[in-house]
Order: sequence, then C-alpha cells, then structure tokens
Amino acid sequence: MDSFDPDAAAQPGSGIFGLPHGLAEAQTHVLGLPFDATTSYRRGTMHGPEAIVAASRQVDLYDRLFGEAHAGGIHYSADDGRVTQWNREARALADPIISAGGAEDGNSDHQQAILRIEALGEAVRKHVQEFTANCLNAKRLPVLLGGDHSVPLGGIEAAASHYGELGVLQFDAHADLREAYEGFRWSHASIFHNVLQEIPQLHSLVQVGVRDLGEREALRCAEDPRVKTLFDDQWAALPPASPARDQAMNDCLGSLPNLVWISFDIDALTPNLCPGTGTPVPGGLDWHSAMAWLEKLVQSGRRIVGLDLCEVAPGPNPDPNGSSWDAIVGARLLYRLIGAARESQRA
Ligand SMILES: [Mn+2]
Repeated sequence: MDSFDPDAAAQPGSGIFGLPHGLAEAQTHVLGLPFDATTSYRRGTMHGPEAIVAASRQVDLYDRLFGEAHAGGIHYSADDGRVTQWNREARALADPIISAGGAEDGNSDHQQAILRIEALGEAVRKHVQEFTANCLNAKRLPVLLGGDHSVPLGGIEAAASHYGELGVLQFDAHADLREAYEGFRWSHASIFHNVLQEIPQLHSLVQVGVRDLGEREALRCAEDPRVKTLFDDQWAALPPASPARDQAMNDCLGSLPNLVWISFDIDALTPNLCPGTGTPVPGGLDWHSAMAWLEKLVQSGRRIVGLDLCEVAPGPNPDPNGSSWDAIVGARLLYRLIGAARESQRA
C-alpha cells in the first residue's frame, strides 16, 4: 500500500482502476449490480460491471479535471451471487412477456410472472438500500454500477432518508418517467417515476440529455414542479463555452438542493460513446459536454453524496480481457464521476 505508484501499470491481483485498497482503506465503495431483467430492447448490461472493472485497469489515475480521485481509496465489491441469481430468475420470467409486447391483462401466467418479477425487483431495491445506508453510515461514497437503470432506486431512497433532503441529477437519453413499462413496475423505464412516487424526501429531479420520451412523460416533465428537464435539442442549440450555455446550466443546477445524487445512464452520451447500450438514441452529449456538467455541478458548491452509472453493455464483441469500447468509456466516466464527488466533498 505504501509503495503504490499511481503511474505504474495495474499489478496482478489489484482491484478496480488497478488500486490496492481493501474496504477499510477506501472512502469510495463501488458495488457491481449485474441486473438487466427488465431491459426491453437489447440485453447485456448485466455484463457491464465486470467489463468496466476490466477496462478500469487501463485508466490513468492522474486527472486534470478533478485531481486524484484514487487518493481516498476506491474499493470494488462484485456481486456476491445474489443479484446474479435474482436476475437469472427474473429474466426467464420476463422473456415471454417481452416477446408478447408486454403483460396481457387476461393472461394468468403473465400476471403470476409479473408478481414474482416485482418481488425480485424489491429484493434488488432492499439490497441496494442496505449497501448504500452502510456506506453512508461509514462515511463512504456509495457508487452503484449497473446493470439496467432500475437498480439505483434503493440507493437514492437510502441517501434521501439518510440526509432528509436530496436532489437527483439524471443524465439520460430517456425521461424514465413511465408508470410501469410492459407491465414491469420496477422497470428501467420507470426509475424516476418510482423515485418521485416512493421517496418523499426527493426535493427535485434535474434531467439532462433527454431526447426520447412518451407523451405522458413529456407532460410530467412540463407539469411536475419537482422535475426540470433540459432537452437534448435545447442543449445542442447552445454554443460550447458560451454565456448562454453557462446560464442554462446554472438555471438547471439552481433547482437542486445542496445534496445531490448523480444518476448517469450511459445512453445520455452520443451513441458513438456507447454503441452497445440497451436503447441507444441519436444525438446526445459529447464527452466534453458531460464533463462541463460535472465541473459546473462541483463549482456550484453542491455536494455529491452518491452516484450510479447504468446501462453500460460491453457489446457483442468484447476484448479477450472482457473489456470493450463501451466499457472503456464507462470506466473513464466512472473515474470522473468519483473524482467530481470527492472534489465536491472537499469544499
Ligand atoms: Mn435511463
């Protein structure tokens, strides 16, 4: 540990980002959540955590933007088998429903399967809740690595109840405000409907990158006083590094309270940065735009108290080491997110 050289290549047996930290030495705890049972279009995000960890070993630890995120220690816990098992069961039950285009009202097989899938979704929620509460009680930064975008519910819930008030900054191509999707209550497409519905301490939700949504979701964006959405076309019309763009960012961030959870769906980014993700959409944030948001959030003086990174899928042809372009982008984004959170806690 004393001899750790951040400039050296990752050593055999080292952890995420090639780091040597055990849990006791880490101020950041990352949990892998290989769950993608409700993914409606293309699966594979269950392989996100292992692919990101494989790719993370190539990330340089020096960071011009947020300093040395690794210095406080980062520890990764892979799934202990429970989430993998819940996912396996839920996927098998969900498959016939997804092929049918959603749960059918009069179909008792579907209705039974839905109940069991809901119970498995509840199990994930509770598991993530416990992990996050433990992190916060131990004064560690909780980081959830999906999996599909259904996984952070319990984490946001635990952080909101720990602090009493919380805002969420959501990066996403989709609004994720559906009231259940294809019959799945805890669907990836419903995560922020559920957050708004289930978490009374939720102060506000700011959405960035959104460019694909349903009519009822659009209405919710417009009418729910807790939701503020900067649509992707609105963002794209703002010139980089312009006062107008700064103003738009400050307006959005101004809706957030002091304590913020970042929920980053990789599909917020332009699809050439995440070609393997479940539901890619043209348009989206380029890398520097995403970084500008993180910098602005830190500069605003808000404190990032937890975060998730979801929907990274390694794609059909991962490298022999399990990594891929999607995972390389995911690993670098993860490092920056952790760096931004640490920087925000320093102030
Ligand atoms: Mn999403």
